[in-house]
Amino acid sequence: MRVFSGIQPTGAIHIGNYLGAIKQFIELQETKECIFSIVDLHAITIPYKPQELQKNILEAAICYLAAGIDPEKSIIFIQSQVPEHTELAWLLGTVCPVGDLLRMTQYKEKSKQFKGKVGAGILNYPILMAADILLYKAELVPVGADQQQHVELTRTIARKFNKTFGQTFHIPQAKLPSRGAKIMALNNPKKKMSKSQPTGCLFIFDEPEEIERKISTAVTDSG
Ligand code: ATP
Ligand code: LTN
Repeated sequence: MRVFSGIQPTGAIHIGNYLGAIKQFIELQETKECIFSIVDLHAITIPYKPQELQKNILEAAICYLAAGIDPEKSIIFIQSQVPEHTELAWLLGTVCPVGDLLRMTQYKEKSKQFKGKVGAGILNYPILMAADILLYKAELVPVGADQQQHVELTRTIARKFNKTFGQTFHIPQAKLPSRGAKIMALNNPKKKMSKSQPTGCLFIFDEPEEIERKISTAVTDSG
């Protein structure tokens, strides 16, 4: 069984990324054929500094390795170095209705967050993600809860393509962890922890004292 997943090099990796995604990667690589990508083309759909992006790509690779992804067992690569991702995204874009893209929660949230700086890339984002997955005929996609909707759309796109042009793609399935699929921000329990909002994040490379300080100032569960 083939597994594909990706992490955006948008900043340091936090405990949500670890529990939602990376921990699953480490377990799956023991028994499955795993491909993990540093999805830099997704990262540039929100405002970014080119020099920082290069640094973040290397940091994401360091995090993958440090967390236990073994390059002897898994393939790790940078998305933009494989041009077929964007080529397939173009083809898939011809079968994906705009209405489906406008309905995506991540699109709605990011376009609110980056109001005035929203390019078409943030709308088309799930099409590129579908291309990432379908290109490798991956069957399993380990992700956090926030990405489940995108995997659902990938399935819809694949089914439509197969129906229109004949059997081409495998229909993939999202895999969420039983616990930790949606870790909330430390400063806002209604929002998920997110790299692009670093104040609410517990980073995996934070020093123990920093982690202690952040947890002690986190919003307490009212229940
Ligand atoms: P950004 O803020 O730039 O969107 P992010 O923190 O959401 O970044 P991604 O690179 O988009 O991180 O996500 C990598 C993986 O981590 C995905 O599988 C995603 O579902 C998972 N993930 C992200 N945030 C959380 C969270 N708060 N809890 C659980 N899983 C998460
Ligand atoms: N959109 C994902 C990152 C991502 C991904 C993928 C995850 C891009 N391509 C393919 C799984 C499979 C996110 O975490 N924001």
